[in-house]
Amino acid sequence: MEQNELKNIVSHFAIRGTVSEIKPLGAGLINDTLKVNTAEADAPDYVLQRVNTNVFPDVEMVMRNIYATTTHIRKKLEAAGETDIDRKVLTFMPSKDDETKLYAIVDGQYWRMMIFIDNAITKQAVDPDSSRAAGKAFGNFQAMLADIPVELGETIKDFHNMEFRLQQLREVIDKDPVGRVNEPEVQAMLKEIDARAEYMCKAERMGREGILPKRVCHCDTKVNNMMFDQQDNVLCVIDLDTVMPNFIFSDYGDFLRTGANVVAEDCPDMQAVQFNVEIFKAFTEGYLSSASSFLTRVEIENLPYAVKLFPYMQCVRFLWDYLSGDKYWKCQYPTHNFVRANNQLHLLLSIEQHEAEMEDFIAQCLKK
Ligand code: GN1
Ligand code: MG
Repeated sequence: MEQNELKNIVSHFAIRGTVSEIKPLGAGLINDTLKVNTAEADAPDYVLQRVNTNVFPDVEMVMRNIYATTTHIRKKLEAAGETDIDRKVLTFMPSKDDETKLYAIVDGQYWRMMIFIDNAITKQAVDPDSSRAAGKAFGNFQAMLADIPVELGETIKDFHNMEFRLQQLREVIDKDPVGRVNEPEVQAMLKEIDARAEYMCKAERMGREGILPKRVCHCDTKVNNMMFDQQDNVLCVIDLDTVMPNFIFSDYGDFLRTGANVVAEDCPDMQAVQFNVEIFKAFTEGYLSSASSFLTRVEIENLPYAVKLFPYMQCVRFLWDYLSGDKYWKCQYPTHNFVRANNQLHLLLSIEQHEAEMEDFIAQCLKK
């Protein structure tokens, strides 16, 4: 898009400063993200984002959730006497057209703006120390939101519901819209998926039995959705579109899916995909240090299950998109989604090798 079109979009928001330049930012696979620089030294820079309404059809609900979440966290940080709060929670800008709204509709597209957090780093990979810090931060995030006074909406229905994700896969297999179902590699993958399907739906069953609660979760705790400062301290959690009630496995499992994989989720060298159990241990210690006050024994005992669930679910989701004709995730080449799915399957196979070690570790944690 041209600078003046982008500047026109920005002009719909109540921000401080004069826009000097707008340029692409980050590598999100869903929304389009830009950095808005301002000319004045005392005005913040901003992030401008176009919300993908195919993925998030109810932007009003997304922004209501985000408003509730960020204002609640801000209050908690203030009460705890924290400083530098604008860097520890995202601040969304109101629209000039209607100041009660944190988004603007321009030519039918939904846009939003937030303050850019200066001097911060996002990571694609973590070491044990930063994953311990990340675990603590995600535990804190859940703890801070445990008493949020409003009920959050489900911004993507059945987002991490394994039964639903398998159902979606079965539907696309029946239709086979792009003729990929009978590829031998796809068939081999489907066998691995089927063999684990019942086990992986355990969370939904426990939910129905009433032994597993839903709590407010982030639901997209990929490594790169967390900001660190230059000294490696966690500043805040970003990408809040999927904040909604879910099983806590979502946040715990999705971080390890990305953080404990020694390669990127789309690395095509399947032999290189390995689960780093040291990252698992450090992250778990950090998470339990801030979350054990509200977690139940059932939740803690099932953490090793959560570690397996998320690569499995992501394998199913990437395969579903591959078989659907690549409509959900941006792809760089025709088999990109299949490679991603295969990578996640190999991660799961590697995790399964560490099953006993993970169970032992959790049992030790429970004794403490
Ligand atoms: C998407 O938005 P982003 O890139 O952080 C997806 C996650 C997947 C991830 C896989 C709303 O996350 O669920 O785990 O891609 N988000 C949505 O890379 O579907
Ligand atoms: Mg992201």
